[in-house]
Amino acid sequence: MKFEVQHTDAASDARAGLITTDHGQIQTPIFMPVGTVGSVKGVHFSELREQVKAQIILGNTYHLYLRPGLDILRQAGGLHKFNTWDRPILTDSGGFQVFSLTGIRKLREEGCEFRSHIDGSKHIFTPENVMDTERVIGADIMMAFDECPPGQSDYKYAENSLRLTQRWLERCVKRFNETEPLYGYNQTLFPIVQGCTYKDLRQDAAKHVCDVLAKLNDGGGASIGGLAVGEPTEVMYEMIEVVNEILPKDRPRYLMGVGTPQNILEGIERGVDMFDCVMPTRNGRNAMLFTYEGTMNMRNKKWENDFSPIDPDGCEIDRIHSKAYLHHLFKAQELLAMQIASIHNLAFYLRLVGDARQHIIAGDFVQWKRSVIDQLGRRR
Ligand code: PRF
Repeated sequence: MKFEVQHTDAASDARAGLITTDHGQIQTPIFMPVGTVGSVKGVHFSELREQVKAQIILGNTYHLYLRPGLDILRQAGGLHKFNTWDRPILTDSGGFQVFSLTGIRKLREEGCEFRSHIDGSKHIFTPENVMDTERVIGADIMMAFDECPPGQSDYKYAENSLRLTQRWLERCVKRFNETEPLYGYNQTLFPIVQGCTYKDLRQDAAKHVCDVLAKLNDGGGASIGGLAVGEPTEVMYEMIEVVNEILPKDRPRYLMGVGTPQNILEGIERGVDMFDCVMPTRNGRNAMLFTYEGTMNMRNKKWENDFSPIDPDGCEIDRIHSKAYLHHLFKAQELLAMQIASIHNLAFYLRLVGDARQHIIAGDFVQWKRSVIDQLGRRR
């Protein structure tokens, strides 16, 4: 993987860059649709390419390891071959997914024992077997195995958790450097910065990640984890600033699991290059659309006879179909309603980061952000 910063904003920490992987290039800032089990819910790959214009998608190690399992993924020749998505893929390590299984997991130095949410069977994730699993999935960008502590963790818990994540990171790097990709293209590793909402822990974590990046075999970038887990938004922004002041400028920075369109613009302003979130697809399935003019609840009766396009400036599907038709589909509980809404929201998120990139390059990012941010949060 290669990363090149093409433009740095004079008035903020925003940057426009280019990531090059063996499955193609990614223009940053970028939003990555979430494809947990190897599919973006409700959106076919042809639509991801042509409507959404996704450049990279996410997969989850936890889900893919449980189903279809490593044997099938190996036989398929990796996830790209299995699902036919031939652009870049990033896999989350399971660190976050396993830790949301409260009650059915046990945390130890060795790793994390957990029970499958599918059949209750017992498994263990260790830094080593997670690296091996991500090799089998074959993502271009692999996440290190971390612990994402609860948002309201006290200092002692946060510190112990960070130390564990740091020891696990050393083990991940060792295993990553000792193993080879399985399918003939390169893979890169992204360490994750944790430390909850404690400034000194975040600084410590960011410095450690810098040291680790220096000894990685192939490129590498920095992820910021443990945010958007219940802390106030302003605290999240402050933590991004604390961490980005330390992280190397010549590596991509990925803010995990964030967020609303406003969160994304605030993140970009603070120097974040990559984002992912289930919000566009999950909220879409729930009839909520994101637009530059604010959010819309498509179940609302006010759309019943509004025959204007879903979004006149949106993707082709947005321009073909009317608000009234989409309202009708939601009322009738048609699957197509969820599909159209998911495509719209993802296309909107990709347009948002694409517009941000254009404004960074044009030199007026901060003014542009200021002019759109309040509208984005409105209810239409
Ligand atoms: N760690 C990992 N994945 C994540 C997170 C994390 O902290 C988050 C937190 N917002 C989302 N996804 N591995």
